[in-house]
Amino acid sequence: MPFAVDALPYAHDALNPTIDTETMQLHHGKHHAAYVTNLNKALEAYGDLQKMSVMELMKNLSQLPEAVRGAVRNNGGGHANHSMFWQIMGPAAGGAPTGAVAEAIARDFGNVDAFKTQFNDAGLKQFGSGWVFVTVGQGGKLAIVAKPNQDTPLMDNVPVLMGNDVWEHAYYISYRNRRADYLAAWWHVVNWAEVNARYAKILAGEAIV
Ligand code: MN3
Repeated sequence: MPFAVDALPYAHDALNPTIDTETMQLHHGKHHAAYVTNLNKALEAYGDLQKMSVMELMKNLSQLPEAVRGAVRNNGGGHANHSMFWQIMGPAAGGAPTGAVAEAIARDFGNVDAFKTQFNDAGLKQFGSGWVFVTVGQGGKLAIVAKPNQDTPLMDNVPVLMGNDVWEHAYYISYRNRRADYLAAWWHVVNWAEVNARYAKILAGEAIV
């Protein structure tokens, strides 16, 4: 089994009340785990692909055998997206962005409110299941992009700084159908220190999911 779900970097109840304990248990322990199980299953007969990182798999999707391409897109994407998601959240987090990320937000969006509004709008308008991401382009320029299902900017070889999951499984227990309320509240658990650490790695050319 080449791929595995990393342990959460905090307790399942650490993001209360923004994200409730049951949602975290199901989301990390069942949904993310299922993507990893299905990715491993899809690659069972492909020893060479098992040696690749999930990052390399997503970047090279179009080169993969057609028989596994769809399964890797869905489940490799699910693994990459959720691995990023758990890392960029945390307890005692939220507040205003800090460091180089705060400066980049001011430069590329004008101010934090405009950035959050654009991000939340993109997440709200994503029809059905998907994600809203902040990507890093040339010169460290930040951009907001929404993707359906478990698609990721990594498929286009574009680094992901951060992102929010807008599948119903991410919010339905606490927020029911109110995706906008979830998107607005989610900023309370964003770990800006970790987002800054990711930004530094991306600017240094390091490959991260
Ligand atoms: Mn999810």
